[in-house]
Amino acid sequence: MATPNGARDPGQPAGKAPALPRPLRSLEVKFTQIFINNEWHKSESGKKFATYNPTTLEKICEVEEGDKADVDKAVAAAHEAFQRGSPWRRLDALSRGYLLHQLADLVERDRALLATLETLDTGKPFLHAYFVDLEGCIRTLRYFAGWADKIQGKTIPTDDNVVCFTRHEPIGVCGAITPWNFPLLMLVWKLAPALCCGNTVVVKPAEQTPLTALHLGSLIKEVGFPPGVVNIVPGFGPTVGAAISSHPQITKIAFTGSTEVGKLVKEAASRSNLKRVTLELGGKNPCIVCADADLDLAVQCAHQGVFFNQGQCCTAASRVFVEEPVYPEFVRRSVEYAQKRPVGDPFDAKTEQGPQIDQKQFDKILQLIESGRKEGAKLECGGSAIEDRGLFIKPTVFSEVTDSMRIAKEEIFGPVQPIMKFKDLEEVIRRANSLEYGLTAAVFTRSLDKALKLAAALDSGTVWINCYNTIYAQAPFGGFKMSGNGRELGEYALSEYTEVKTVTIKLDDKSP
Ligand code: NAD
Ligand code: NW8
Repeated sequence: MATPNGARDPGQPAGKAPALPRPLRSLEVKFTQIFINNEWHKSESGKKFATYNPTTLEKICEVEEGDKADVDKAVAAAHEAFQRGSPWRRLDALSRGYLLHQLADLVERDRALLATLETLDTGKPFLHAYFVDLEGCIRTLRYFAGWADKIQGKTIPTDDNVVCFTRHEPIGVCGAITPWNFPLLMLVWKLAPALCCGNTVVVKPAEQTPLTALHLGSLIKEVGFPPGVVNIVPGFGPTVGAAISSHPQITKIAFTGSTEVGKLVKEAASRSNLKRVTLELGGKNPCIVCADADLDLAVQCAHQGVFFNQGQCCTAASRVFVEEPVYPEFVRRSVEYAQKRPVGDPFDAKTEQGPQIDQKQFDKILQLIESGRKEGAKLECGGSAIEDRGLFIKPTVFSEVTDSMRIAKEEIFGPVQPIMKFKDLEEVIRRANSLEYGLTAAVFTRSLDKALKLAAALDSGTVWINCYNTIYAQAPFGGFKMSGNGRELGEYALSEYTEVKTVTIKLDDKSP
């Protein structure tokens, strides 16, 4: 197994580079229908929608377009599968974990296929899909597989003749609404903890990128999850997404996407049945580079931090604060990196950056670049589309950026690096914390004191010190403030997918 965080695979002899994985050529997309009760269905409306390859702008295929009626069918199936006495409810915890391990086995078997599908649908480099997205999926599945038979309540001392204990029970039918930037990974972050706790699930993949979720549906069936445990309804936000968020029989919803839609989801959840909500929303994540930092490391991490995944990451390092003495050198080296970043065909092994996801995002990014120019930031490199190549944007670096500029306040979700200057620690803490976002922050310094001081002072769900995007299945991930509610991954995720029941037993007073 390859490792995303730099560790060497113990199964791989040292010093010998393994052959690179290859995409599948002439891939035929097999799964394009609505997945309910382990069966493939046409949409009730008879409608379909197209999914496009952002690299070529060609249609990949059509997918059945779900709507409220299809969501109702999927929820009915998930509800039925959750009934007391159903095969899923009767399954013992170890077997539930084993099913998740077997699902991970099939994801490993189909790893190249899934990475190929992800690259076709998103435009991300195939090797990134293979080594980041798929690696993350497999690790997340195996991590939660291990938890399945370790979810336990407590015995609580109360009174002499009373036994009081808690049971951690599944919540019921869980909704999952996912974005287009990490289509399969963001789904697995929701699916794995939901299933490990014994819930059933209704999924809506992003309309731009439904294909890997549907392939996962086929693997769910192949593994032998009981019918109705996982149901997948491709379609659009205002129809399928709204039907899920407002459904009276869904008891929990997990959403990753924009802050605007996150608000709609929480509102619909409140108005319908007060279903529980976890939200992973955007970020405008500060990356603080102190003058005492390892500058090579800081430049490289800040570069990958903002440009990774075409800049389309909720974790993007989209506000780089650099201490005054090293500012010019940092900018110089960052520009060098950006100019060397290989942009092109995502199936080419040398490519680090593919196209943006669609025209809407592409236009929004170019507008924000324009605003940066107009508001007086210094454009160091890039700043435009790559001519005659559809949705590709040149890696762009702005220096002399100030906090009031739009590029310093708004999520860009594109390959644009705004670099600011700071003079002292208190100042940079205040500026870093000044926005309503709080997803991640990064700090580059050799001083343990500064690192720990900043780790405590920064208002964000994650603080990376001398590293970036270092995500582990066993560590919780989520946002402070308007970057979200709740946590995914880690033990903390389990509490999002379980209800706690208190059982209190009064014993017979008369017995000795
Ligand atoms: P979005 O929030 O609209 O989409 C995310 C998911 O929500 C998709 O599945 C979408 O179909 C669904 N959705 C849309 N409207 C809905 C509704 N009314 N009810 C329920 N679900 C609904 O995101 P987008 O339009 O694809 O991107 C817009 C911006 O969001 C981006 O520019 C970026 O800033 C941000 N974004 C953030 C993330 C993230 O990882 N946090 C991911 C994608 C986009
Ligand atoms: C789940 C995910 C990971 C993992 C490794 C390396 C680079 C970037 C990301 C990443 C389990 C184990 C490892 C990354 C993934 C998602 C987002 C941003 C960065 N994840 N990784 Cl939103």
